[in-house]
Amino acid sequence: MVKTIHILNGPNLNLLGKREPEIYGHETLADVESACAAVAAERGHAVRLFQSNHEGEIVEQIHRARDEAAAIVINPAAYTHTSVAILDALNAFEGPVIEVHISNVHKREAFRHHSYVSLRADGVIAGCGVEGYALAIRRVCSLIG
Ligand code: DHK
Repeated sequence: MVKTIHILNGPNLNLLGKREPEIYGHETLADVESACAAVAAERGHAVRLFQSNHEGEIVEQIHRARDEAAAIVINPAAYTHTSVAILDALNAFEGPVIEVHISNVHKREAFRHHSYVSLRADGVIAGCGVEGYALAIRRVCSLIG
């Protein structure tokens, strides 16, 4: 049975490829989506990518994932470090959750070292560039079978 994995992205990631490329690289979210779709397809699964600059929209997308997704890969971007609402929404999701950061947040400013989402995530990938998303898809495919 084909299962769908939701790939959720927080604020400013719509600018991926253009925004601070020395930190976030030159690839776009469309590139991320096609790389992730290829990895998921190897295991017979599908992906759906979502991005929003608004915290409440991300919360609502996580609610939709309760019915639509077998797993979530999430880069909450700046909300990683601030959002109890996103943590609470993820706590209401039953499948595997992998947290992704393109940059190595632990090499950066101290305010990026804490993640609310890590309290829920089954795994965390940071500092692997946009390749981290495909690594996360590989992991959730192992978890969902
Ligand atoms: C992306 C962001 O936009 C930042 O706010 C986070 C994260 C790090 C990333 O590395 O993907 O602090």
